[in-house]
Amino acid sequence: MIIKILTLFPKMFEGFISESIIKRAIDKGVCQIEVIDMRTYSLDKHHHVDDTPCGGGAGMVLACDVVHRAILANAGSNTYKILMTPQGLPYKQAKALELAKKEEIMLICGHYEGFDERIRSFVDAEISIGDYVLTGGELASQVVCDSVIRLLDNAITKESHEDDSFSLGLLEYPQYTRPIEYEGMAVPEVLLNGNHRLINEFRKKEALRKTYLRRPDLLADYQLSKEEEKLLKEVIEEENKGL
Ligand code: 6GU
Repeated sequence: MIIKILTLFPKMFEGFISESIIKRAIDKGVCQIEVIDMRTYSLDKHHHVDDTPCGGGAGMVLACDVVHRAILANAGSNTYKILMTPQGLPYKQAKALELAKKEEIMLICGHYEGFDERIRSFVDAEISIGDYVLTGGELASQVVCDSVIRLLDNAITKESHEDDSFSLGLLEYPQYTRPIEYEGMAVPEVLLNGNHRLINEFRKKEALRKTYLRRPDLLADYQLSKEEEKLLKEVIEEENKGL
């Protein structure tokens, strides 16, 4: 996959592409990340990329001609172009899975107070990573990149993301490693016996418990199997008893 990032602050991506799983994915040829400085597409002598808002008001607005030239010079007919903005659709794992199937995506990062509204007509999608305001789309684009790259073949083992919270619709079950006892807290007995039927049941039940307690909104959208229905009933009874 090719990921092109349009930004006014290319140095913000240096750390991101040079560490851990992202670096390894690039080195292995799983993906290619191209960070493109939008400022080079300003025709202005001083390389201005923004201007004051028409109609007045505070702050600066990213100009449409600069962004449009940068898009035209770097996107092909197959490039899925995404504007990173707090006004976009809330980003979810389902969108990450959709993007991971594409050959080439482009993430366009704004900065300052906003984009000229007409920029919206040049893109295929708008994404927000949550209900809070960042100073620019750079960190948000890294969130999207990271979540997509780890889904690509050979980035990590398939099993590592097939168990993910959200991709299965439930939060992940609790995990433990040695020591078996730490500061008076013991690893649940069932995980130490090697009975895989009981271990799987424990994990399913605790995933349901965590989701029930923390994210009932996810549970409302989840199709429970007969076994899960029974386990959730037990969870609800236990929680109501304060167990
Ligand atoms: Cl994509 N951009 C900015 N500036 N703020 C955000 C965002 C994006 N998503 C959430 N907040």
